[in-house]
Amino acid sequence: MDQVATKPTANAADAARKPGGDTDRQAQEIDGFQLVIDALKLNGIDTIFGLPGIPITDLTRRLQASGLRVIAFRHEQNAGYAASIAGFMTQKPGICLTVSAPGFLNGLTALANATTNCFPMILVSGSSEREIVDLQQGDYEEMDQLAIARPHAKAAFRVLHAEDIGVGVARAIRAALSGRPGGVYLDLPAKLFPQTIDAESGRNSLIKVVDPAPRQIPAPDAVQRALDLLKSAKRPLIILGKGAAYAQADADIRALVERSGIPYLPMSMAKGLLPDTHEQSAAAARSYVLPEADVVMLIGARLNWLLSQGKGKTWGGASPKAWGGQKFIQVDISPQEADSNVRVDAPVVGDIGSCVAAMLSAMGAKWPQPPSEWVDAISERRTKNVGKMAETLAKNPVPMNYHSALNVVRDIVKANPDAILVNEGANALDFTRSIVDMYKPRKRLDVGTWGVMGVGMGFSVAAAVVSGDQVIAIEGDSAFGFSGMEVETICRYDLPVCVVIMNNNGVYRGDEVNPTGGRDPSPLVFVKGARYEKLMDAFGGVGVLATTPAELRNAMEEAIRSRKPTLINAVIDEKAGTESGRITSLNPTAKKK
Ligand code: FYN
Ligand code: ADP
Ligand code: MG
Repeated sequence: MDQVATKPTANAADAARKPGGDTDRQAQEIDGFQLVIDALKLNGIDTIFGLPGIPITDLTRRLQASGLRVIAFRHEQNAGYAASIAGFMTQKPGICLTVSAPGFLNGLTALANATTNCFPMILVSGSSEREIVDLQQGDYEEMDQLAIARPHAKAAFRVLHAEDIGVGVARAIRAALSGRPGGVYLDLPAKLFPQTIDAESGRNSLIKVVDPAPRQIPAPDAVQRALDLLKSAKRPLIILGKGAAYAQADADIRALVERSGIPYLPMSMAKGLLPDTHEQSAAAARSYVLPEADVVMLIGARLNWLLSQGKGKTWGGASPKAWGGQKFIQVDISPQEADSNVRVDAPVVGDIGSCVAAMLSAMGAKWPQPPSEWVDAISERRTKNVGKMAETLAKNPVPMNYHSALNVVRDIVKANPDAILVNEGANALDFTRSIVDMYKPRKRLDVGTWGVMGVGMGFSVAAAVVSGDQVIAIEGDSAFGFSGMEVETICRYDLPVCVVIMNNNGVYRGDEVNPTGGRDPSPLVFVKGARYEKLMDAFGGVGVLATTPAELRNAMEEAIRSRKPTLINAVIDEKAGTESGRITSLNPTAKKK
């Protein structure tokens, strides 16, 4: 048993409060601050993303003093996004530490995003005095944070007594990591931190979580059912999602795809799980394979909006909600995921590592390869699309456009396959996804399930801190604005982050005008010719204005060579871009007169 629960004694608490009191006794006591720190350390947490202030300033300070890496941000939302992506990259819960009420709410967006994306994260927020908050008597930063967090988190806990800190931290870690990972809220009221208890019983109250993400072995009959269905397919397809990337079962996933010979489609954050240049990749034939496939095996991907809910025209259905006739196999850790949109004929419930290993062993060494008509038809489409893309990329228009700029990024990523690519925007996102090939797992971090804008600098900071690798952030000029102030954070910690802003002066594009002819600009455009690179200059990083692919290439190469914080303002045609990128259909518009 790892835990011994004790109540604080009144004497101990008194002695701790008394100035010049019994120093021996004080030495034998431990306070809430230290217990929180020790509980985190005991569980292998080594990095905290946050923003200090009342009531967690001293906690932040002491975390650093006790050897944890504390990365302090300029806005809690960015610290939250950083924590969440650190969780995705490491399979350890990313910790975001904030102040109460407004700081908590700023972090909450990131917590909700983590839950939606199945990223393990713990938002730890200080909170105001319970008695006053609950009677709504008007405390400093009064808010019932626990209640507000609950619907946005996988779990939410509050710790009131120092001797419960060990349990609180352990429960938060288990909730974040076990089963389907997600966001967890941990509420730590201001009064908890200075509470003292006997040091030895305090230490005994801490819990080192054993096996926080237990393997979940799939049932053998479920595995067999899935393989039988896969074997019966004439036009099978595998879809890899970010759950597959998270699972860190890279070699087995690759072996499964290669041994089966089945074409696969990577979801955006699964790009690079196998190199995008792999001959079985059907990414460049997406709109062909989805409606044509007869059996589809989803591995860590949900049939949500990104896959048109598994039905409708994308899947060859006769009308927007009609089933296209595909049979689905779904490999997922959540037993509730199957049938969420269309019938899943073969759910395989378990962790992806165990599921894929079980499939490989049940497949045996010899597995019938998919019909060559199917494989050849895909390869023909792919060759055609890749060829068309190559033609577009070879053009060198003046001014530069998305394609000519991203052609440079494509080369740089190819030459630096360990670099982590962070990507957000609308057109800046969609074009980068299809133009820039990824070569290694978990190297592409983007807007995820919500299509959220604002993750850019938070993700970049965390990616650099966690991996030590070069980070390249490809940002729409609008997307960058949500977290732009964190370039100061990038400079402060001297991180190898190269931000490239695809600057077309606006949201989607930059040429819209105010239809009334009034002085205000259109709500979709920004200051023309904005000099974003000066923002980086202001904090001691390298700022570069690039108006040609050659200038962009030089600046990116130099950024990677020097590993200096760099921001490249890549000026592109303000007429480049379409409204909402490739998801225009989701954006209702008024009928044109
Ligand atoms: C892909 N394609 C390629 C290649 N890779 N062509 C040539 N070479 C390569 N390497 C082709 C692919 O076959 C598609 O063409 C097209 O490029 C786009 O591919 P993609 O991106 O895979 O497909 P699509 O249809 O855009 O994917 C749907 C989606 C995706 C919903 C999964 O759009 C997505 O992840 N969107 C996220 C959007 C978002 O969150 N935006 C932020 C909000 S912006 P065809 O086969 O001809 O179709 C707020 O406004
Ligand atoms: P994408 O957006 O790439 O399609 P999603 O986030 O929609 O991916 O889906 C990820 C899925 O992966 C979720 O349904 C989640 O339950 C599942 N998942 C996450 N981690 C694991 C794991 N280790 N093992 C099995 N399934 C997992
Ligand atoms: Mg723009």
